Amino acid sequence: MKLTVAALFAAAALSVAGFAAPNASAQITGKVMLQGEPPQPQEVNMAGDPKCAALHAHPIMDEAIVAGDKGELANVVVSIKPAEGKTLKGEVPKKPVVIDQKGCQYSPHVVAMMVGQDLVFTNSDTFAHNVHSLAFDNKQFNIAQPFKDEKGSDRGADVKTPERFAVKCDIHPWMLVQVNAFDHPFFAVSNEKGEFSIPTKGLPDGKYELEIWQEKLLAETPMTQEVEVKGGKAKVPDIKVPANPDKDKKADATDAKGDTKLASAKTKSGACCSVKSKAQAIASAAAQGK
Ligand SMILES: [Cu+2]
Repeated sequence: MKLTVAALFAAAALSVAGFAAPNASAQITGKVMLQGEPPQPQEVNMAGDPKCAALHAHPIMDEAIVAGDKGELANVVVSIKPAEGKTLKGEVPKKPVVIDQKGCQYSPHVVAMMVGQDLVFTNSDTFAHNVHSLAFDNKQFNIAQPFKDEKGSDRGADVKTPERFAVKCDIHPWMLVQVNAFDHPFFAVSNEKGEFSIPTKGLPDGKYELEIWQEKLLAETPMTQEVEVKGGKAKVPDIKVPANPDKDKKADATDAKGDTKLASAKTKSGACCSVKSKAQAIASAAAQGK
């Protein structure tokens, strides 16, 4: 039998596709968009510590809502919500979650981790910060980092229970980072383009509910959206987060496609596995200096 050039190309294409297919790279991908005008961000007042203010030539804006020109929403935590009474099994990510303290700000401002995953705090500033977790369900940690610390301090072992909690600096009250800890590895935080990519290694195919959390707009009532995972992959239609959720909640919590709902619109009781959402209460308590 003579192989034609076309057949050879087809065979080559198949083998390349074969290499590209492994489930290790499979993901649930999507984009989070803000719907409506967000509130004007407030300027962070660093006057309380001239060392901090001196590190910034331009005003620093509050990061509670970070949206692009077209509404691309960053810092949104998208995770698989285990079905009631079920748990999801998955490996603890080997890569640590690193939070830097730089210019008297935490970077990044929102992180997601699996319980037991390394959570490292570094200090890029040459002066003191204090890393104080405001967890309820986990043991709180409170460590001082008086000097520049590139290696960092690991607090991952302290996070043993799924929980959303804030970490603040006791020296600089505006410094706040949101930590979202899950008991599975199927989560992601949206980037500045609003994009997220949830790894699916170890996740059986099937229908799931995604939980969508944003620290200000969806703190108490995360949104949910259904997703079907096939071959370890899924492309989620754009997730639309209302800029004014209270107003939208009063009307109807369903979007044009009818598949995005505010979780509060569902009256599920005794949900077993949803991560608690206390960050807003904690953040406001921290802002009041409690
Ligand atoms: Cu500080």
